[in-house]
Amino acid sequence: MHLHLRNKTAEKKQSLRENILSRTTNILHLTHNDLDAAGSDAICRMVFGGEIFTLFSSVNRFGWFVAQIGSCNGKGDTLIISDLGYQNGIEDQIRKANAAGWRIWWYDHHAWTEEEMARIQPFVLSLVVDVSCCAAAVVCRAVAVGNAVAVEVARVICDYDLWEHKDPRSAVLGIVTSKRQNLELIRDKLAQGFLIDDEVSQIFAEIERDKDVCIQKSIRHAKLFCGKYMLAVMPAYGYPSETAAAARRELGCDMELLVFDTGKFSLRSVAPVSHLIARQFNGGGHPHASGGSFSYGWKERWMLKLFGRVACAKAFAAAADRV
Ligand SMILES: [Mn+2]
Repeated sequence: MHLHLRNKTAEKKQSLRENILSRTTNILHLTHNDLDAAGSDAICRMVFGGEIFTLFSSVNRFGWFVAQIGSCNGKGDTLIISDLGYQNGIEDQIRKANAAGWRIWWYDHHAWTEEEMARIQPFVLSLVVDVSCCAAAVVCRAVAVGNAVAVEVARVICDYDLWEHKDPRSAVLGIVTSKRQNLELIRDKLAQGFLIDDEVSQIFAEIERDKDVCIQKSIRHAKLFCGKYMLAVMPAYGYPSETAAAARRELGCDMELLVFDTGKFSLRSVAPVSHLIARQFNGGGHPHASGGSFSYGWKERWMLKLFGRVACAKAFAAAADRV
């Protein structure tokens, strides 16, 4: 099993390096894997053309991706990084990539300290960080000044990213790109200036339908614990925030525990105690929304998968009573 996984990672690494080495473009774009990233990439494509080489990365994989790129000869080609923030030690990878001949431009909207910026600056041609807007807007201002379509794309993405929700299109795009398999599709549409069309509306409607089914399935399996709080314990089938909100409306609870079959859980609470309880179960977070995990074995996993039964619920309810 482990060997198999290792082989898979090794294969992935090999094919990524091969793809970088055999690139037919001199622009590589390394970005995050959400709507903001799709928008940043769409704007790059409006300006540099559709042939640029894009890599969508999770926050966790970022360092690995930069290391892979840095192990290939850059030959003076451009590496654009967007919508990914500073991470401890990333300057080592950036330095190596720069030494390997990559000319690096970095556009971001996460919070950086002066010190972090100073660690990166020696190895990049440009580092632009602006926390007041989405990454797509930072990219737009840097590479697509005066491009009206790019400005519109960036504006709609800011609406989503900054939780303003003044434009109904932004939530649709946000929800559709929350599924990884739709990222390239939305990116391509944005690059052509189509924000929402029939195909996107249809994908959105499908996701909404699936979400409702999952929420109702969770609520059907809810167990209520009436102690200090009115706690609803439910198996989770995705969409933890939305399920908690629906349970609060339909069951009248004030604390919702959503547990996945891996033992990982999301916790929502009206009282500002969520993080305090999660801390007792390998987790933490915010006062009203947190997460953690129970150590489930195969038996607990299968009880949840097959019957929607959540193990550790009693111990959790007891812990909630004590905070
Ligand atoms: Mn972003």
